[in-house]
Amino acid sequence: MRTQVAIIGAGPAGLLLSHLLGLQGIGSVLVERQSADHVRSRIRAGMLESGTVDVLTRAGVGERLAAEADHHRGVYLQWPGERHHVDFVDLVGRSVSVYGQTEMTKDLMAAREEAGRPAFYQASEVTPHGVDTDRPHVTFTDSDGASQRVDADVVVGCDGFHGPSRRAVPGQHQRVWERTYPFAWLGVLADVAPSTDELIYAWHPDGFAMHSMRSATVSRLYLQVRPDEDVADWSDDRIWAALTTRLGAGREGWELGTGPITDKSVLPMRSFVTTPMRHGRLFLAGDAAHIVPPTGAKGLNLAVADVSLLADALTAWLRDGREELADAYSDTALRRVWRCTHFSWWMTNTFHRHGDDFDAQLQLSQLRRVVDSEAAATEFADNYAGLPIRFG
Ligand code: FAS
Ligand code: PHB
Repeated sequence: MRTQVAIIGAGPAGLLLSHLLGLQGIGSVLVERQSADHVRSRIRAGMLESGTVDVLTRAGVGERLAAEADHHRGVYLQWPGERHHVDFVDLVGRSVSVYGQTEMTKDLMAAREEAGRPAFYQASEVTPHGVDTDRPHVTFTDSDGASQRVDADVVVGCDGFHGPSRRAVPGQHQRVWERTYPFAWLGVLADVAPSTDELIYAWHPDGFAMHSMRSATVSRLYLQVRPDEDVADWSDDRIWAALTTRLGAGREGWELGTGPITDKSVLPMRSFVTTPMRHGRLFLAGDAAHIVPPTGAKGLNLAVADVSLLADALTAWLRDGREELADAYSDTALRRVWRCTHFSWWMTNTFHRHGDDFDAQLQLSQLRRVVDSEAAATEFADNYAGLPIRFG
């Protein structure tokens, strides 16, 4: 078959890119390794920047988000004995929204089905070819075991950290930066009403903890564990005890509500950037090009920013014959990727217990600076609430 844009991966990046291109009359085909139900059921990110909400709303897939998302003015930063609210709306005039990536994926999948845009789920042996030529194509085996080939004008890798697209860029043209952290997150989903109105980021001598949420009856919480932690070693009681200690230390008399844990998993922590994000007629977007530790709530938002830029660039090129935005895509996207990579690294290093007590004093001094100085709080709020998709 033939299309204008062959997209590998139907996570948030691939689904949103396909939708944005469709709105501009650009045809695409999605090729996804997992089943639609598997993609729909993933539990991952939860915090949307205001820019992300704007992109989804303008694209006509923000109706349920507007009705169901939890709009937050800011977050709480805390350490033993102190909990401080940082108000993004007062500081930078922007809020953030808690709306599970799972829900956003469902909205995008429903929009694709309604528009009838082709997608192949449960595809295997997915391979990009000819990305150095002007006739790239993707081959794969479909869910019925039949060999398929999609000829396209361009191929976009939205296949996440483990996908094949990044490896289609010849080594001599690619540079990779990677940092792994000496800790991981244990993430839990629990059927219990959140014990806070807005997110709590907690520094604690035992390790980092965070209280997020998914709805008025579902809480999403995280706690710092060892990088090689086995989730089987963490009973529900042990999880609630650690969260109660770490989150409860911030405010005298505050209590953490507990309830049935419905999902628990250990999430690795890494920073990863590959450049360039374009090679010939192959473009990379989202986790296929970069990974940030989730402390700064940037992973999903970066994927949205990449495909928002890329949809404009491919529309200008494939529909209007102007290639300059496509030529500039990698540099433009990476400007924002590195800013978010730094912010996520800073949040991760500031909140997680590692190093010695001297390091701990430096971390606490940094946190006190953010809550005591309007200039420092404004810089924090500007980064967390989300920078413009095109900035600088
Ligand atoms: P994704 O990884 O979501 O999607 C890639 C898609 O490509 C997948 O559907 C995959 O099945 C498919 N694919 C892979 N190989 C393929 C192949 N060979 N052929 C075809 N398809 C293939 N971010 C936050 O901000 N906060 C969080 O709390 C958070 N938690 C996370 C927890 C986990 C376990 C993970 C892995 C990530 C988490 N993230 C979090 C980051 C996450 O939200 C990503 O930033 C977001 O999913 C990026 O979307 P995509 O770029 O579409 O990549
Ligand atoms: C979430 O709600 O899943 C979430 C929120 C903020 C983060 C990471 C995850 O930094």
